Amino acid sequence: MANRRKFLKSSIFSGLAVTTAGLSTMACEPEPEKKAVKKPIVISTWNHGLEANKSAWEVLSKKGRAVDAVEQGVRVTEADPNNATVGIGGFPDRDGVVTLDACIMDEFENCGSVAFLQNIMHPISVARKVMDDTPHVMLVGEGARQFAVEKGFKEENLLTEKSEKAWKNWLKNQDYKPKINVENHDTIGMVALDDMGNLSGACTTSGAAWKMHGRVGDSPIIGAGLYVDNEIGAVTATGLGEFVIKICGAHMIVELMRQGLAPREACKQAVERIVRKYPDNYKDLQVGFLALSKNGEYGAYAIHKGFNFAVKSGDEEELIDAEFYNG
Ligand code: SD4
Repeated sequence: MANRRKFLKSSIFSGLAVTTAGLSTMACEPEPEKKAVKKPIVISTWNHGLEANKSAWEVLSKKGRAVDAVEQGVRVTEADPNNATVGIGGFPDRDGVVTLDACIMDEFENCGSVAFLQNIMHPISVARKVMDDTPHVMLVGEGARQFAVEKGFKEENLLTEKSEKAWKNWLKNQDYKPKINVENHDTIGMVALDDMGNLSGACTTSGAAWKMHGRVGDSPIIGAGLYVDNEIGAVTATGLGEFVIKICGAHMIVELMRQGLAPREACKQAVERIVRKYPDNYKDLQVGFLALSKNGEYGAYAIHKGFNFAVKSGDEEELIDAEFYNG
């Protein structure tokens, strides 16, 4: 009934502007029902996303910008010393050095990123400063640290007693095999749609535990760990970054959504691309994607069981288990 009423209304209005021939064509092809936009809404990776979303919601519920919401949201996880792969307390590389990667993207598709950053607890806010205050997209290592200090960020030791102990334990065997959902399960990627209908995203991590010194993953790479196109959607990734980079994961998913795929379906196709291209690897690695569309629809997909994500909107606050391929 609702469909029919909408169809009649649109025919009458459009009919005023078209020829008789045009009107008769339209009368056979009712316009598809447009879904209401669900906003504001914020979604983020893993169970720590619940707390991070709460902080993002403080901005979104006051009609703030999505870019401010995602920055504020992921800072909660960066400041949590119990989280083993983001900010302080993140597991170090094989030399015992904590190195951080992060990026942020706003509704104008401006972006900022830092990689291999040391001794600064909030890489996401340094990435924001790169975006807002420099002509560049990405700063790395010592240059990124110097920039952060110039901008007033405090330097501190990010290796906690707990993460140092874990590293010393790892040194006994020095075995590098990123385990599915065990070592690599804490990066936070967050995407949000604000009250104005604008999309933004943020992603921050200390990367794969016991990585080679100097290794950078997907999380600070625009188009891999994060991508936002304010006409289409926002996507973030988690898991073993090398395989996200290899398929330009987040960008691919936004482009699939541009072609009309729903967020979950687009994430699924990206996962299937990894599986198809890397048949010898995918069984031992986890990758999960999370996508939000311009109308507030969201979806996720992972290679293996165990990836979950947190959702917060006006009527929803929950943790959802993503569907997975597994093979
Ligand atoms: C990386 N993608 O550095 C990150 C790690 C991660 O959940 O996402 N862990 O490869």
